Amino acid sequence: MSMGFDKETFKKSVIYNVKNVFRKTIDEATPEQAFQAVAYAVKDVIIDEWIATHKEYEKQDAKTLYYLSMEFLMGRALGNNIINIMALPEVKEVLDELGFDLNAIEDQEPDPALGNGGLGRLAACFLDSLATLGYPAYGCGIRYRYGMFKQKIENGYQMEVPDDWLKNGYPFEVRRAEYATEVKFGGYVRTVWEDGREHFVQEGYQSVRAVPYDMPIVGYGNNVVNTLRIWDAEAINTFSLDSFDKGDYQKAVEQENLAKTIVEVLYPNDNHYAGKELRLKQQYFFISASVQRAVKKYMEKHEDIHKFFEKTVFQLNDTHPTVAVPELMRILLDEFNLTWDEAWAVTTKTCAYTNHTIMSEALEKWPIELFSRLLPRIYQIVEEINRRFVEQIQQMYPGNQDKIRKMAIIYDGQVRMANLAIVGGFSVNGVARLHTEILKKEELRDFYEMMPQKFNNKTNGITQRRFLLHGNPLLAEWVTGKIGSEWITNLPHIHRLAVYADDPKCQQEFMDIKYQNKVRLAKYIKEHNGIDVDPRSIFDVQVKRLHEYKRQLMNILHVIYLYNQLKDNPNLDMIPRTFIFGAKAAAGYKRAKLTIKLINSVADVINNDKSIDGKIKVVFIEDYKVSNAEIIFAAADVSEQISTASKEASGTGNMKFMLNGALTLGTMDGANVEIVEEVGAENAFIFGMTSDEVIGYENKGGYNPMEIFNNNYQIRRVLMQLINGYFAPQDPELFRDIYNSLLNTQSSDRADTYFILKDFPSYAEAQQRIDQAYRNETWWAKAAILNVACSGKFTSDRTIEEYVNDIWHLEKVKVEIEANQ
Ligand code: 73E
Repeated sequence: MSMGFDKETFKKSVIYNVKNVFRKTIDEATPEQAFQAVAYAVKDVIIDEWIATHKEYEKQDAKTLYYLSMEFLMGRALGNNIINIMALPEVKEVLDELGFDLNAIEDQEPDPALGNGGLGRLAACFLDSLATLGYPAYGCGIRYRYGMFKQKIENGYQMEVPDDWLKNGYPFEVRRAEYATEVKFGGYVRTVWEDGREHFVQEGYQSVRAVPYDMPIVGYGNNVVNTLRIWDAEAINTFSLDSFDKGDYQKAVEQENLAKTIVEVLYPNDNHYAGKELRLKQQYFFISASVQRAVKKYMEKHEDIHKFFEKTVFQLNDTHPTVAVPELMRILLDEFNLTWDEAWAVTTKTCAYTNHTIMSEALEKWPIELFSRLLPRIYQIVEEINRRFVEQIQQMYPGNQDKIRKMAIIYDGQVRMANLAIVGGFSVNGVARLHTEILKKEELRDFYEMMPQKFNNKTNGITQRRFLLHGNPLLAEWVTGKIGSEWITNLPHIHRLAVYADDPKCQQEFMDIKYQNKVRLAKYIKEHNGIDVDPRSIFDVQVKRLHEYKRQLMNILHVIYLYNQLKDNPNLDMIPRTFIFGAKAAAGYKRAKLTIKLINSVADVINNDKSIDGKIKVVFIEDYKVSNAEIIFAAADVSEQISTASKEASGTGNMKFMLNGALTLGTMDGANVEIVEEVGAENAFIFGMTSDEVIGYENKGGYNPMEIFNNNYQIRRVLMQLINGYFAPQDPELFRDIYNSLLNTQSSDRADTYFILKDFPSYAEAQQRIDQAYRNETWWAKAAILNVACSGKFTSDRTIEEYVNDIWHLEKVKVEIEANQ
């Protein structure tokens, strides 16, 4: 139990909060009010450790990591925090005594969804691991007024509903007005001579006040509480309406609007760059505030800014925070008067960059016009960084224009953020072994040749505290019963389960737990979708953002193909299957939204077809998010990880399924490669082209899907059903675009860009193997247990230790708390 936790104090605190905040007695409190009261009581326990942690960091003058990210997909905090202060049994008892159920109270919390998908969730897992391992770290991001939209499905179509997550107030955040700071946009730069050198002054700008809100990140059972600092924007000057100066008035209104719009909403694009001006404003806003604050904090304890990098490291979560490079340069040059070389030495020893994708549509390139208008001083600095870097290229590769064309930071009227991030930092890492190899060999080949020492791999990981201990309590307890609780902070220890994989009793216990988790999910589906699913069927799950490269389309086409077989032969011998989908599509991504409609239309036809005797069910889970993900992973038998090889940098859902004992049906892509390496190919279902084959075809300009269409009747039949009204009798043309995307070259893309038809036969064959394998319950249980047992590598604790050893060089800090203070 947590040292700072006392049951009676906690109980009083809950009752007091209900009274003080809501003017109610505890028996009158609504579930939402009870949630708030409990959350404040938990926060009260956390606060002491939070203060103690930061005192300890100060005392030890510890080097600090700033994890800079546009996204933190935190998910609910209450349950996680209770677990991490190690007070779960006591809190349950107290709530029981007060007549509340913890699960029901947890369900009242909105998911803070300040992220899109894997990239944002990775940041959240990293914060959990950093705190649990005791490393001094801040997450720095944006306090979006509206996070990831809520998804409603109406008539099979996705509708986006604003996510007003702050409407009742969020109990875990603390406003820190004392750390507010000014961020400037636009205007122009005036050069003045002073003390024999040039000085640069930004004038005629607009500005906003950045105000931080802190959220506690509770380490597991170690008294460490780190901070997620998210910045809100406020208008800088309250102006008087009777102002006679029209110019001032105009400007004041504009600044007020700027403050309002800047943090209004998270851009809902995953793996896609839209090039919007407001997005660049968001980036500079949170980066300038975070970097200014990091510098101020450093100067409170140190004299010499030249040694800033000894106490500070900035990790850039993709290119979105890359303006940190020129912003740090600006502060060092303009505010500390360092020379260029001095400032550059500090900056390039402070910044490190993680690449998360090779999808070309995700590459950030800002038009010079926009960039220089919005950030005039920053642009000057980027120009100088570029000038010097191009000089360096010319020295290394005399006369080689091609190298400049490929590597220059400013080229063709655009500022290329990846190039800036690579040049401005000391480390470039990919997020799985295959991904890093592709970066070195293909996408970033020239940079790798020029500066190989910067490149390194950090295979992603996930936190077992949320995705097993919290999300799957039955399995967590079973594991602990077998091998003890060490796995909670040392996941490789879970390999000790392997000896039970062959034990029939353990297999039975394991399958019973899986069954109960399937019942829990079936109940969720019944409540939220009104569909009955049979927990004895195979739960075959694909949950992730909707994107063509992730190939949800291949999955649903295969469902149609199976359905056709069943229609032809109603006695077809197959294990009943429930195909479960969950996915949000970016609001402007037409084809992705149409794919959601297709999945729902297919579901409608199949689920209502009595003739197939419930052998196939198709479920689209509305509003896939962290809180229901925990329930879904726990209940899965089959984990669909079917991206076109080379396209999914890592994937992290694949790891969450594995940890919960689902078998992977996947391509040799991203971290799937390493998953298969750990668990053995015989305990997974691997299919499809390799990344080398895919890249080979791409270099040849693709392949001809018409050959497959002409020669494979079953595939042709499925494709024809897309355009003959089979799933859309009211509008037979509805799915024409999807049909065209697979067969037609008239659009600007290659036909079947993601090799869906090419991989289809091999995918169908792998699905067939699953059907066969599931019949042997002993085999399946063994393979599932082995998946859990071999998941040790994929803890984010391991990933963080690797970042610390190779990039960040932080030291662990211990925090002692006296009992009942
Ligand atoms: O493969 C995943 C990876 O596991 C990758 O697609 C995702 O990052 C995960 C964590 O490393 C990702 N998201 C984005 N790029 N890669 C992205 C790009 C632009 C906007 C938002 C997200």
